[in-house]
Amino acid sequence: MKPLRFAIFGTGFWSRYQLSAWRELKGAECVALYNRTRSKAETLGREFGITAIYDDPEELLRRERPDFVDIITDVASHAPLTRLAAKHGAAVICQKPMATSLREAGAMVRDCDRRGVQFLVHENFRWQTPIRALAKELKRGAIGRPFRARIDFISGFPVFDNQPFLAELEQFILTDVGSHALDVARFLFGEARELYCKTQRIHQHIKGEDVATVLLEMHNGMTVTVNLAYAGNALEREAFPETLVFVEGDAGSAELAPGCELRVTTRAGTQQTTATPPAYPWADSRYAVVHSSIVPCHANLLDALQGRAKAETTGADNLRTVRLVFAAYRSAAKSRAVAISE
Ligand code: 89V
Repeated sequence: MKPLRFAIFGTGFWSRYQLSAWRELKGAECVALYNRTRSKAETLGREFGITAIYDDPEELLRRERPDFVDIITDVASHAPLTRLAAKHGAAVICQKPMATSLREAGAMVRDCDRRGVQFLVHENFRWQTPIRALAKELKRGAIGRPFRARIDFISGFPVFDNQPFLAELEQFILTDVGSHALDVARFLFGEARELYCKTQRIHQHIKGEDVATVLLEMHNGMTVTVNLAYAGNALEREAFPETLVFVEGDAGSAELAPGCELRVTTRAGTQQTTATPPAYPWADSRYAVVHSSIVPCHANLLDALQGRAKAETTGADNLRTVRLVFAAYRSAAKSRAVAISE
């Protein structure tokens, strides 16, 4: 099968890692880069030997006619760039968070549907080695029927140093890491019926919330708490960027602990394994668990683009995660639980 030709829209901090991860796979070749500030795209192009550089996305689409675009820009530009690519018949992979509102996200899914182009979301946390290892244990019934879980992304990492634009977001941690953690909740435990959320802002110089606590009631009866914090404080167990999970089941418990440690406890005792992510030379070691997950995430999206399998994170699927994110803001604003409607 001929490799698919694709373009990257947005050449900021994450694009280098996504491009490197694409190169781990056969089947897709990056043929062009677009960035609002052309010089940034030129720098990345030089590094990866890509010479077709644009500061006008429509010109890129007209001239290069890529099979798909991988959109890695700021969230506000996801919707217009998705619509533009779809208009030109290119399939779309859009970075999480999909859009700035649920309504906009829904419109993106419908627009791509109407134009008959595939719309996929780059949501990589569910592809992390430790999360997959935990899912496998839960699926094989290692701890019986899960009834409660805690998903923690609590970090003092100076996240605003690498991604300063995050400080400007009116809605920060729920859209940024919350999109990931709530997607992990769905991946592990299914859909939610209702949620309750509280938010806080600890950093004074940022616009949005940097702490959020979400309590979910799942359709299967489970209670799931998602604890998010980028409060910049010192933590004894700083695990950035690992997601820590604790699951209670009627026959045991399972824990994802710092260092990608998976501990499964039954009456027979505790079995401990380390779910070490694969090491890639291009990955930043501080982000290893996240950067390595980009490869299986891309592989799944590529399978869908080449018609071999259904993607896990289609636009329609990710819309359910987006629904949880914005339900959390609604709940926090109203200070009461809100139902998750279809
Ligand atoms: O993927 C992301 O959203 C990054 C993180 C550091 C959490 O991986 O911000």
